[in-house]
Amino acid sequence: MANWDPVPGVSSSAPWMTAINACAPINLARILGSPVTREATMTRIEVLRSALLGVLACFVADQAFANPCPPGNPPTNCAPPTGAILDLAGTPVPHQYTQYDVNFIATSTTTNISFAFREDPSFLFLDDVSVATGGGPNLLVNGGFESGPEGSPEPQGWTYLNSFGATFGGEVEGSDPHSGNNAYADGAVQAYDGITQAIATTPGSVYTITFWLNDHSSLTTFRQLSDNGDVTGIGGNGIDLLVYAGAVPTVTTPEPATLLLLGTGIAAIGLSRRRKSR
Ligand SMILES: [Ca+2]
Repeated sequence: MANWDPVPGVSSSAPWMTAINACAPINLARILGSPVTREATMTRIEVLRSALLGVLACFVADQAFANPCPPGNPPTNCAPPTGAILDLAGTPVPHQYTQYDVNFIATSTTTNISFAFREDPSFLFLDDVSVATGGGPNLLVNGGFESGPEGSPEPQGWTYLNSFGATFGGEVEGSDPHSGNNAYADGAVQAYDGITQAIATTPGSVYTITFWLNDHSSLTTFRQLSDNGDVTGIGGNGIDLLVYAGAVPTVTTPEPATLLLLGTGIAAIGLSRRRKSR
């Protein structure tokens, strides 16, 4: 899979779906089915007006949840999927390898460990990822990226995610490792890409995810979105890393007509972007 779609048999926990489902279909037959009198007609008009306002509100909410960034197009300042157990936004950007960790309690016999990355001007380097419980062994395959393959966006044992179609996405690099020869370098521009790996877990047990991270830009603070006015290219200042444990994180997909409109409007973006150096 090359997107944020959930793996088969694992339910999505995307909270925006719950919100959209609250906009249940309005039963027009019930509204229009009462006897015809002047009073009833006025009531019907009022109810219909409320219903239409409700539909409009749901449509607007749907658009808001859909994000201005349709997957598969040149992205423009896209937010990450929700549901992260760790979001570095608001914390200092490390310019030498720094260790991070986060715990989670398993709720299923299979847990997807996922990382989402964005780094507009340069690249984040991830290495020595581990998931363990009770002092046990690393449950991840190729957590240090030493199995490569070098140059591939999809490290052995992992699945690559990039439904936004972000450029300068991650790949296994034979440079600036924390240990060994390889690291995972990711410079996704104006949107998030990611990697995910499923591990077997025991519901109720506590697991610790640890990893090492280094950044090659001069940015000082992680932030989910670019707030310096550049929402199309590597001049943005969006930089973040998020960790997920559970279902593979997902993003919503707007209607094809919306995709077409947005795609037409931003088709030229990205072609003039300068090359990033690692
Ligand atoms: Ca390594």
